[in-house]
Amino acid sequence: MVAVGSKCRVCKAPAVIDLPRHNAHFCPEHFLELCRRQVVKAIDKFDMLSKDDRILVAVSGGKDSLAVWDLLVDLGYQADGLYIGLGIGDYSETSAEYARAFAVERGLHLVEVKLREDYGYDVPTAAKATKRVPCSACGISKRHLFDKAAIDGGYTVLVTGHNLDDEAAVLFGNTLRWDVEYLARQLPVLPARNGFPKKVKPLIRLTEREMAAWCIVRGIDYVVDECPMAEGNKHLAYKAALNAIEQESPGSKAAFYLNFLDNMAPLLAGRSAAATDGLNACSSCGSPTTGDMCAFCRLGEKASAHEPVPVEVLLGKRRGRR
Ligand code: Q46
Ligand code: ZN
Ligand code: ZN
Repeated sequence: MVAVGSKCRVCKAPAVIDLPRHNAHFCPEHFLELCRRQVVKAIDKFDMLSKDDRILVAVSGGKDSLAVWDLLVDLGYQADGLYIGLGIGDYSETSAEYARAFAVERGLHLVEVKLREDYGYDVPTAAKATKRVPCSACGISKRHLFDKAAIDGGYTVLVTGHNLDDEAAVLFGNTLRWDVEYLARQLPVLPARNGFPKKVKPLIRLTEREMAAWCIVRGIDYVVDECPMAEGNKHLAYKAALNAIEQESPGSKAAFYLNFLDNMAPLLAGRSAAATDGLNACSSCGSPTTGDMCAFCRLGEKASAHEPVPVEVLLGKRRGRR
């Protein structure tokens, strides 16, 4: 991670990580301090959280969500975790174990929702039953269950572990299409409104690599494998493109996203306001929706009526189609 003999910018002790975009190396202690500072800066600038908030952190068992949970608790916030069992074969089993172990070791509370047990379907089956790409079926389920768990549990804010790489990749995709509606909504804070909880992303100033380093230095075990259904996800290609640019020109990724927030997002304010106005209550679950029944209930209806599809079968079919 760092050249032999490199010294920490702050204390001159041996460095463990180099951060080209900061043009500096850091020892473990000062690296952690930098991460905390970046999170505090994001929280303060966008008025994300207060110490009175009851926070629910959506955790997947991966590095980003466990790191953000750890960071918030470390900074003195009251935060519980939420794990959603998506039923993606061994990947889901393993990631649940990491999320549970993290909570148990630190005496934190983890709320668990299991798609198959609680709603009668899983993501591979939903993908097959609705002919959606898995990430689309997964996204509809996760978004709904995050909102529901936050509202039902009386939490004031829902936190997700989206980092700078994630947000820059989404911005890249939205910009390639000049999708103004999505660009207008791509904010690190969405206020509570019309039955949706407030949602915030405190890791927007930190990269994937930095979050992996945070976990290593803090002794956090996380699921390293990617979700097997991520294959073909366009965001991976956008991330690779941005990483190639970052390699040539350190700091470009942060400038691309953070300057968008400073300079472009204010110009787009108002373009997305209509999106959550005039919503109805879903005829099945009561959640806010534009139609009669929400996307989650429509998906659940089809998926729960379908015979279970194991992830290997779905992946085999998708690969075979290419
Ligand atoms: S879990 Fe779900 Fe991700 Fe897997 S199916 Fe796609 S969206 S890749 S964060
Ligand atoms: Zn140091
Ligand atoms: Zn519904």
